[in-house]
Amino acid sequence: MTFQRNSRVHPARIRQLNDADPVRSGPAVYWMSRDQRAEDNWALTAAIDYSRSSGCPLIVVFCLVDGFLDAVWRQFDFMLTGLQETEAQLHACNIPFIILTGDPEITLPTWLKENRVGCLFTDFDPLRIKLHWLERVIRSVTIPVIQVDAHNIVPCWEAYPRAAFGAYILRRPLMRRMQEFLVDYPELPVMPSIGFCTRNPWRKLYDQAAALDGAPPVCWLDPGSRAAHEMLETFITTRLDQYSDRRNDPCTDAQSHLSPYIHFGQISAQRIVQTILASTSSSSGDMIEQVFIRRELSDNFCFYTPGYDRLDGFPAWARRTLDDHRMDTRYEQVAPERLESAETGDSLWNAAQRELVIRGKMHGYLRMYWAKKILEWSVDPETALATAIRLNDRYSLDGRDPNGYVGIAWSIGGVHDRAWGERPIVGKIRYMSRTGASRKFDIDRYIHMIDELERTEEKEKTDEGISGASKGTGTSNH
Ligand code: FO1
Repeated sequence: MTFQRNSRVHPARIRQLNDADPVRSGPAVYWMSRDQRAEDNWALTAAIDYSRSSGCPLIVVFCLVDGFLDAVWRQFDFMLTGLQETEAQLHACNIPFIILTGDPEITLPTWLKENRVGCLFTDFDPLRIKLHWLERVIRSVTIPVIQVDAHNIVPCWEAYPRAAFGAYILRRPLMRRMQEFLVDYPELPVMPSIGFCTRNPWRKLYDQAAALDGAPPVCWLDPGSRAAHEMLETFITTRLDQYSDRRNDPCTDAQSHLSPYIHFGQISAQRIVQTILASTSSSSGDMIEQVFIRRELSDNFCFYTPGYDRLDGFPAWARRTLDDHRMDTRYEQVAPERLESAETGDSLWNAAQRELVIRGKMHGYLRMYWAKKILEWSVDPETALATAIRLNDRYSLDGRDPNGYVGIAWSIGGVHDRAWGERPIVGKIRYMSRTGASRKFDIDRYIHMIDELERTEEKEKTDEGISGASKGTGTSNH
């Protein structure tokens, strides 16, 4: 296929999704969606190589949809800030960046036809909504649609031909082909100027995001690729060494804090892995397991499991055991709204939920405990799954991500796990208890930490309210 022959991108990373021939006259377009960055982006590299070899201009397009899977102000603000930085980087390379608002299956084909686009590149995302968009766009165009997996080190369709039952299955093919795909990224070139430069209506887009209900932007994490690389550098130099020992202790700041950046594609997982491999840290193996093996296992699960966010995505043994215990009495049943407002009888669980609402992030160990308790306290497994996904998507910066869906499916539905000793309500799904948590970390200290966080948050809101009243503006800090 011509797109592979003239490209510096590994041929197994590119696949044409239809059999149309390129129209030489029109511009080439990279429909950016999952990998929202200019640097270290194989989908952009493939589009650049095609543009240079065929002498046609290159334009990058992003389809902005409001109400994306329950996303609210918090996530859109983080994403838009990152996109604005990406726009500046693309402009520095003479590559126009155009934001189309509305449903991609309508706005994109129309725009492609109006601009006589000759070839469409896009990146890879296993989520149902993205597969739907892609399928509808392919149906509406007669130009080549080329997909590049710019998110995974080993392209998802290359790594394994079906859903892997566990990390132990996927680890071998991933590790075997890792070096083949860890190819250094080329520098971003400056393209020939094509005479027009786009200006996206950022003020309006931020205001539309701020008008969404729900959680406000977080203040502890700066969005965008530059901040992502700074966070990676800080993590490597100050936290990576203690990562293995301390990562299950929410009282210590041993996490990478990179998942929101990976989720929005503001940093490349390959870049993270290459940087960690170049460090001499004793914890690099554990971090590679998380950023490479576990993350690519999540894409594998969502890509090959249409019901990745439903009970029918759970393994048969898990569905059976949950059915066997469907009629068990739920002694501590908690309604979804009381879960959202952190009003359960478990102060540890409440603190984890409060951290999620305030920081848009929950510590990895607590996220498992949090989801497993929702299974115990919900009227049935379907409600538990829907509640955990809704709360995670609504408050987490990295919700609406294969990693998030798999984390919840592992906790509630035994995905990538095995059966354990049988208990009421949860059956053979692995059980996690507060006592178990107390053996991992100081629960009271964590709860106190969240109390402090809440007090600081309240104080900042009051101060902002006072200063906001004098300034007369309440919008996000752009
Ligand atoms: N991807 C898009 O192509 N367009 C959007 O408007 C969009 C909004 C959005 C909001 C919150 C969020 O967490 C993700 C969002 N994404 C959007 C998808 C994101 O870029 C990732 O591709 C997937 O969520 C991860 O698979």
